[in-house]
Amino acid sequence: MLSRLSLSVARQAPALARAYSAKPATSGLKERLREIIPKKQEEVKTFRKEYGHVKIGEVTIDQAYGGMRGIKGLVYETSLLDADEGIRFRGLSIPEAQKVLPKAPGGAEPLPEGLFWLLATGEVPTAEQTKALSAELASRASLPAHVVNLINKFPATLHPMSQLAAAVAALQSESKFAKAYAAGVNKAEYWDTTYEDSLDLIAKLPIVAAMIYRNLYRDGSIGAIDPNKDWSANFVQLLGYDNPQFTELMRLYLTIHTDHEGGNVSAHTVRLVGSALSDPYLSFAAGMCGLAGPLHGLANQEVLVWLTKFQKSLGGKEVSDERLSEEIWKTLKSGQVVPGYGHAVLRKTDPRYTCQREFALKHLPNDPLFKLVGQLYKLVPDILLKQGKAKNPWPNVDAHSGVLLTHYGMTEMNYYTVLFGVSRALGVLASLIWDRALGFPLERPKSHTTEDLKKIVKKMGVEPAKGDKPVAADD
Ligand code: AMX
Repeated sequence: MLSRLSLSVARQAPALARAYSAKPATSGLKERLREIIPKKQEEVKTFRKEYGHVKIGEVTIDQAYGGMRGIKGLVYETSLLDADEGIRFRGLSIPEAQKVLPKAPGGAEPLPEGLFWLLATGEVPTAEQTKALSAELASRASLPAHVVNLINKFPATLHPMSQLAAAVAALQSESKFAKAYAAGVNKAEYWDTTYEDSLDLIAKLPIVAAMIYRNLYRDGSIGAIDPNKDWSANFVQLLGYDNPQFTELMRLYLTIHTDHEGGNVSAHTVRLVGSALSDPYLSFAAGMCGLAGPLHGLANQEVLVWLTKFQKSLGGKEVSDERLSEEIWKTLKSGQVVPGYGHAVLRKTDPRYTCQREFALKHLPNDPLFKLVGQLYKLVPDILLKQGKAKNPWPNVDAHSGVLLTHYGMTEMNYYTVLFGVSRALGVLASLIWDRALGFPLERPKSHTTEDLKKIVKKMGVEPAKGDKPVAADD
């Protein structure tokens, strides 16, 4: 079966390459960055000179053991997360971004490539700039034949996220950064080829992701990029969907999953690996391996697995609050987490959850699975509070996304994290361009052994805390 499918796409490889090999269109984004970067470099240089000595926090032993929660040790320019309010993209909340970012003609949701422009420059692009960026991405979308062949050879048993990470790592053959570095480029110019690789990679991701989808769940055939369509519309078309409402959902989905400041596993991995001057392909592939973890991006798959298993056991009937509460407790008592709830930083409902809920209320208010998700929203926070462990009992982005995808016929839940990954590229790569522009060095925090920490405590003469519970890290 797979070999037939593989053949069907492999035959298209030359066509894929031909269709997109025209001279890349230019959007003006790089030129704008070339104007902005020297000013920001100067601003950071002066700021560090004047205030570099100022302490912005201290680290407790609990924080060192506890996943470094709350430690202030990163600078990340593209977005900032507030524990109560949620994410702001270059200062804009999700509702604000939804309002001001350019839309497709007749559309109501923002175009994610417009958000990329905002993340990269700090400026809301015009409709023309966004359209030009859509065209620039379309012109950079071609895949080398060896990557097409590689994707087609993946066994159907290989998880889509592993396929994505492996395909992106293989795209490294195209890296302009790696070539420039090998040729001895001046470090002041690193950001230029990081930009080139980032744009190329963002352009190619919809085809890579759609090939994985079509190979695993459809007949392996794939359409062609339309240079007149936006990034999301092209992706939806490559996936094989033609419902305009689904395209709108994807525009929203690919916008809200882009960026969540710098400390989350995927963003931080891209930063860390990139700090070794690994090129953007390798850095992003590493980030995708992190996103594939169930406590991070894979939670969107876990939520749907959990929900549909439960819904099936009900035989499609509605469930009482009592029965649903029992199920939630059962999950907790068996030592598992309720997927889609809790967060390492957020302490309120994730606005990425809220905007998806609003989309559902507008477009699919009577969907049975959506009703179940709404019922969970009513019950889970109180139960988590009663259990008394989770610092944040509220839903995160992943509690909602799968329900929307299922409604439009994308029921292959193992695939959901790939969509998250395609979107995340916009945030982490915009940030990586800035890492190179600002000359961020190799990341290398100091680690300690327990023995060493005991020596430090002894030397400081600190008395042990009274009571059974260690003091929690403040995040
Ligand atoms: N269900 C059950 N228990 C939970 C929980 C949940 N949803 N969220 C947190 N807890 C538990 C933790 O497992 C931990 O238990 P322990 O003391 O036995 O180890 C305790 O509560 C304290 O954890 P915390 O400080 O509140 O959370 P954290 O910062 O350590 O972890 C997160 C954050 C997201 C990993 C956690 O809330 C979780 O596992 N949630 C479910 C998985 C999920 O939805 N992940 C997606 C997050 C968003 C994303 O990255 N895409």
